[in-house]
Amino acid sequence: MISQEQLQEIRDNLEMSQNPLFLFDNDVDGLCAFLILQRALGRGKGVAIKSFPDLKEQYLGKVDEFNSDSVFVLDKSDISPEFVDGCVERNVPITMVDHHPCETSKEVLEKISYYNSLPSAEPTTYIAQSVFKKKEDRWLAMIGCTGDVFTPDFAQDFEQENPELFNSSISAFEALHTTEIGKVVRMLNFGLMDTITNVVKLTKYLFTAKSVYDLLEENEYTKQFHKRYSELFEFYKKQVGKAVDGIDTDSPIIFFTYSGQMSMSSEIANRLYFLYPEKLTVVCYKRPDKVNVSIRGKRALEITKKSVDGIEDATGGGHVEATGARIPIDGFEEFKANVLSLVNSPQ
Ligand SMILES: [Mn+2]
Repeated sequence: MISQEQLQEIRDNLEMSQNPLFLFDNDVDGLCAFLILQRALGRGKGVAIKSFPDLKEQYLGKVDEFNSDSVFVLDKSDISPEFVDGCVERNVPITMVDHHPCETSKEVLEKISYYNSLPSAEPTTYIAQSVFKKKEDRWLAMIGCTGDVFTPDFAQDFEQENPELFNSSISAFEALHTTEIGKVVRMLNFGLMDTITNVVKLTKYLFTAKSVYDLLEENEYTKQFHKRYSELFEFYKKQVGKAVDGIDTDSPIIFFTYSGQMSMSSEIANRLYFLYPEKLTVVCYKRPDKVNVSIRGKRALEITKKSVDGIEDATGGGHVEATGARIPIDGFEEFKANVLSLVNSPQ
């Protein structure tokens, strides 16, 4: 949990900046945290971070391009020393807001303002909403929090005003899979998997949107967004169907591998974990050189850490029950063997 004092510090850092650059994790929590801060402040530029596992030096190019006077890093656990040193040289302060276990070194942390909601780990969107507490942005906060499987304290109020959009009496995980807010989470996650031009158009539209209905409704601004969603939703349904067909009911694990059009392991894994909560779900998107993996289950973090250990250039981490990993193709068979042996061994 972030203290009132820390929230005030984040707010001060934002208000001192005339032209902030928001670098956010490329998912719904990161996106909504950015939108909430940008809307409340009324200024700033936003760019989704595509580098993995850390925020890399290449993003200094954005600081220069936008002539930013401060940087806010949202929902990302690791930031490279080269990026931080580049900002120090430019006299651009960095504020980092996150809820993952910190992967950034101590020397780097001393050069930036760092805030983390651990151990309670409320999503970055929730922290962002707590900074300005604007009621008109609550719908965005509902989307970002649900995207990270968290029910915020204002969910009941939101439901009272929008009973058709949310249900606060079920778990956040069920809400992600059964409510309209959950559907919008998927729509936005798929919307982020589009060309940079289309993502920029979408975030510009979201800067002025008034409610969930501005996204659900098809109009000239949301046309491309809806088109992208239905294309990717077809692919997603197909992969989930294949995974379900291949399930061994007696096995404690679903190990599903796919390739093609688009990497959406996180979305597929979320669905399978919802359908089979007792199993460990491992979803792997195979590229020629590496594999993107999403893992869900009660022992997800433990098994992820142990499985990547010792495999050269393999990385992985995240939350207790939801993680991601990247494995070089040469290490994939070893990774798979590690996962299978761990899932069958007691903790
Ligand atoms: Mn997050």
